[in-house]
Amino acid sequence: MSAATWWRSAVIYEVYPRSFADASSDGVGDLSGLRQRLDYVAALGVDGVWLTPIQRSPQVDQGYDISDYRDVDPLFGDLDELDALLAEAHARGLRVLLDIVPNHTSTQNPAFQAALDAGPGSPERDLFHFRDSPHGPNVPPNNWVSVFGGPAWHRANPGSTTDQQWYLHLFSPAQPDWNWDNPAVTEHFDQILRFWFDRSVDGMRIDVAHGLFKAPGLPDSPAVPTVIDGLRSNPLAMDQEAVHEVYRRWRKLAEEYDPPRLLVGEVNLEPDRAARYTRPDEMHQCFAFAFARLGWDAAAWVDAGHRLEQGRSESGAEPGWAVENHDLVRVVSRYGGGDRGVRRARAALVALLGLPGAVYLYQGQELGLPEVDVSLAKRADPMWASGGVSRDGARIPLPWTVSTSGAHGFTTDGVEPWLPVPEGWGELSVERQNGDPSSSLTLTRHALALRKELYGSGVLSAHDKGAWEHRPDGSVVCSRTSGVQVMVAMGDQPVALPDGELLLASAPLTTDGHLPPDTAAWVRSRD
Ligand code: TEU
Repeated sequence: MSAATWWRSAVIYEVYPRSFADASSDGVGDLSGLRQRLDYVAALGVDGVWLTPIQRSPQVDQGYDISDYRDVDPLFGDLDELDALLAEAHARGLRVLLDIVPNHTSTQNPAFQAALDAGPGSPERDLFHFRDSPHGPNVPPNNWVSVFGGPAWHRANPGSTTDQQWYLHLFSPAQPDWNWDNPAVTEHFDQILRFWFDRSVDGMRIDVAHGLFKAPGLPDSPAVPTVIDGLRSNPLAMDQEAVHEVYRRWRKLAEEYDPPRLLVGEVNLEPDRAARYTRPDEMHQCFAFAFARLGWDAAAWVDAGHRLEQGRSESGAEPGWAVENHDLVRVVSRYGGGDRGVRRARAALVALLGLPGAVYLYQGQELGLPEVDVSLAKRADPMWASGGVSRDGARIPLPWTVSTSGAHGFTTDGVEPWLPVPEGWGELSVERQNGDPSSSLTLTRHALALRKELYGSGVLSAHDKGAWEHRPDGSVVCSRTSGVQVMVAMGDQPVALPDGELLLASAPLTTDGHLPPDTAAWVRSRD
C-alpha cells in the first residue's frame, strides 16, 4: 500500500488515554502509561492509534473541553512526553492521530475569559455566540437544546443587570461554541493544526465536524429537539454548507506535509449527508456512524451497508467502519449481553475487519469488555449530570492483569482508578487472554494478521466495493469485488457458507460445516 493512501484499508485503535494505563499512580491513565504498553498495541497488528483529547483541559467533558489547544494536559504528561510517544510509535510503524475539537472550547480558555470580561458588543465576544435574548434575561435567545440536555444557552454573567447576554453551547455549559463566521477562528485553528502536524502527528480525528456553523441568525428550531439526539435532530445547529469550506482549507493544509496528514471526521449524520464531507478535496474519511449505532439487527445492517456503499460511490471515500467508541454502549451488552453478547461481539469484530474500507477499534473491544453499570456516585460524565445517559460504562480502565486488586494492572496496587473496575474483570484481562487460543484477544490478533496478509498478497484490495444482501436464512452477506464474502449468521439457525475457501470464522463451525448463529466468517470464492 502506497504511503499516500495507507488510510484506505487501515485499522486504527482508539486509545482513551484516561483509561488505558496509568504510570503516574494517580488513578488516571497517561501518555507514559501508553508508552509502556506500545508493544501491546503494535502486537495487536493495527496500523495506528487515535488518542482522544490530551490537550490542556479542565476535564469537565473528559478532555473534550480544551482550554489550551497547543499543550498537553499535565494529567497526561507534557509535550516532551508526547514527542517521545510519537517517536516510539513511529519506530514501531504505528501512526498517531490526535483529536481536535473545533466546534467548542472550554470556559477556561483565556479567549473565552477575555470575552466575558470585555462585555457585550466587544470583538472578544464575537469569537463566540453571545446574544441578548428577545425574550428577556430569563429566557434563552432560542429554543435549541444541548446534546447533553437542557437549554443550549447559558448566561454570561448570571445575575448581572448590565450584562444580560447568553452564550451558545451545543454541549455542556463548560463548552462554549466558537463562532466560525469570524475569520480569527479559522486562523486560530490553522495554527493549531500546524502546531501538531509540525510535531509529526500523523492526522486528526475531528470532533463534531459537522457542527461548526449554525443557521444564520440562530433562529428557533421548528421542532423542539430531543435531548439525546440534540445535534442530529436540530438541522439548524449543524451541517451548514459553509462548513465544507473549512475542510477544503484543512485538506490543503494537510497536503502541505510529507507524508500528507490524515483528516478523519466525526460526522454523526446519515450516510448521504456524511459522504459530502469526504468529497475528494475535503476530509479523507468519516466514521460509518449509520453502522456504529446499530444493534444486532440484520435488516438494519444491510440497510446501513447499502447506504454507506452509496455514499462511497458518490464521494470516492471508503467508510471508516466502527461499532464501538468512547460514547457508545459496548457491543457485548448492546448485542444482548452474556455469552451470547460475547459471541456476537466477536462476530462483529470479524465482520468489521472483513469489510471494504478502514476500521476503527476501540480499546477493550479486543478483550470483549461489556458495558458497566457504574454506580451513581461514581459517574463522571457531564452528559449524565445534565439529564442524558451516562457514557461512563464504556470508559472503564482496561484490565491488564488477573490480580485481585481493584486496579488489575491499570494503575499501582492500592490506587483507586478514576472509574471503578468491576470485580471479576481479572478474568477478562490481557494477562488471562494472552496465549489462550479461544480468547477474544487471540481472535483479534489472528484476524488482524490475516487481514494484513490478504491485503499484502492482493486477495483483498483497498479499492474493493461491497454489495450487501440480507438472505432468507437470516444471514447478512457483504460481497467484495475482489471475491471475498463476509457472512454473518444473524438468524437463529446455522447457515450454509458460500462456496469457496473458508479464511476465518469467529467461532467453530457446526459438525456438518455450517456457520452457527451469532458467528461471522470470511470466504474466498474459487476462481
Ligand atoms: O461526541 C459528539 C456527539 O454528539 C456524540 O457522540 C454524543 O456524545 C452522543 O451522540 C451521545 O449519545 C463528541 C465526543 O466523542 C464526545 O465524547 C464529546 O462529549 C462530544 O463530542 C463533545 O465534545
